Amino acid sequence: MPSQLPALNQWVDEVARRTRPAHVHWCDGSDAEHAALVARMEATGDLLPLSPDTHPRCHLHRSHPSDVARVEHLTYVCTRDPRDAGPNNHWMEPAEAHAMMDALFDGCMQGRTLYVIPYCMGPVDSPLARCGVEITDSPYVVANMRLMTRMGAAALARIERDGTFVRGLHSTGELDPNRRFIVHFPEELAIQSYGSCYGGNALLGKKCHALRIASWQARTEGWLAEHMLIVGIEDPRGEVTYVAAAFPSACGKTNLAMLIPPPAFREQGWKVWTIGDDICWMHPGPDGRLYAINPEAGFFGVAPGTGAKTNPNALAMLDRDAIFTNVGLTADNQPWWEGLDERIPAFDWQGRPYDRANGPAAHPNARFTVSARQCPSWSPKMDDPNGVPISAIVFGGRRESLVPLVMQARDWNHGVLLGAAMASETTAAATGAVGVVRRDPMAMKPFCGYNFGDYFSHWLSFGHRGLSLPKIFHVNWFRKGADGRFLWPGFGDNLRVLEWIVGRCRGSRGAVETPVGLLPRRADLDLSGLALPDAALDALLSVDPAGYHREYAAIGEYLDEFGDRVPGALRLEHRKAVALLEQAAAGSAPRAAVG
Ligand code: SAT
Ligand code: MN
Repeated sequence: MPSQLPALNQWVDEVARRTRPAHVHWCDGSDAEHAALVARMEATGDLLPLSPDTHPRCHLHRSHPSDVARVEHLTYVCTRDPRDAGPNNHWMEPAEAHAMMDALFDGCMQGRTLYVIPYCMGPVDSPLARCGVEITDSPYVVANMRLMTRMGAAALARIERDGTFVRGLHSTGELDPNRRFIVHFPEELAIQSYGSCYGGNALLGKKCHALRIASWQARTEGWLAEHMLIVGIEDPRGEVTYVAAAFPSACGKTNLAMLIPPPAFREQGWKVWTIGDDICWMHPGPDGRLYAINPEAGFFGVAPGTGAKTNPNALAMLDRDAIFTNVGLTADNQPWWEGLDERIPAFDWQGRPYDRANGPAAHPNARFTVSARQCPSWSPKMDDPNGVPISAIVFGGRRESLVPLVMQARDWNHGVLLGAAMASETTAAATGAVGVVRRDPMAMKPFCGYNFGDYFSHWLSFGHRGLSLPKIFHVNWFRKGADGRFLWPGFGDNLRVLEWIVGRCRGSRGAVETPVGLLPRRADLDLSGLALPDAALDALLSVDPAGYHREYAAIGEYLDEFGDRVPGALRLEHRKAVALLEQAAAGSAPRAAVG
């Protein structure tokens, strides 16, 4: 028997009986296994080798053109009681979903190899880590899972010790959008995905397990599974402050996670360490602080826009052992995307000779997959089984108007309201319209595996457990002026905002109270070396009470969708926020300096 765990062997047998593969292969994660897999994919054209001179052991994968992003409209959470999935999820009755998926999986792996991928989300020796097994018929998925997770023999040994694992079943199917479903059964700790090989739909350790299923597990076990990057910010004295930050997909999490400070800060000794760029699991530690691990081992980042100015660390990690999906290609076989440099590519992401008339060379959601260890700002703390203590939690959306550059929540409950009130303009990371503002609480709209009302209660519950909780902030890098241009330079200069956040955590930076939270005054931010017009800074650091009053009315209506599942304490916070805005509109709001 391939594993020491009868339940696992039995499940693999059951799946093989249904899907009828030509072969079954248990992945051990070895180099030899990887080499054989890559050779096979090169032979079938699944992977195209890139220039060995500039990009050794790198490959290009071209997806089916209809399979380039997450499909939220085809993603389901199947709980016995629909109210447990909540209005934030598409729901299907579990028995009906099983019947539908069983029919799709029937015989679907004929002539293919069934791969069994044991994986561990988090350091294999970490009590905070959790394991899963993904069965797939896609070698591309295996190669990506090898970069994104700790998979193979060590993960299997842990699964055998734990005796429990999340069951993920994936098949390429026909890549037909009409026969494509991503289905979760949180009560069974199971995921089934059919008809897509795109990252978030097919690498089941990522959004399906580490967010949708893990958020459910976290709620029952008393921790948090969040759509957040994790960074360590080292000050000139060598002290490192850890920050977790939630942004929707394709809003700059990878860039922020690998930030290189502006020159003046760098000279003083500031440095940013990367722990994670997408997912954060936080558990209360013995000292009452929240300790975070990055459950992943690699980065699945958006390629377009990644350049020498926006993310030099990413470029430095992408010149070897990486998989590029749906990027363009230069005449000398190098990967290329918009925002990389001024060269003109020879082929677009569909392999057609490049023609500007066909649109961008790289798909706007083209991705790279790479091991985190290749990142120059990689922190060895990424492998620390105890995780890192989080001092600040940051929420942020993509908002061209209204929302200031940065604000701090008055306390934990107010911070939960700021998170619940998040909204962001949609991006190419999911199919559907781009640029439409939608509510996206804690950047978890597509990823929370249960009712948002219960999720808000879970967040609030941390406030009465006697913990030393992180301070909560909200940022917006995407504010635009009347001319449609961004007001804030972003990227490395975002450290100026992080430095204020770190200062607030340590009690060394001032702020002013406003109806929506604590904002820095101009003098509270270190803007040295930054040429920013006064008018831009004024706009970035001001609050529009009338506009915010309308925003909070919309937030109230949004909360109403969750009916009696919305916790009273959140309603209370919302009423407080509205009252403060009304006082401000009447000219009687406090604007007291608090430090
Ligand atoms: O598609 S993924 O979920 O893997 C990436 C993202 O959308 O954040
Ligand atoms: Mn993400």
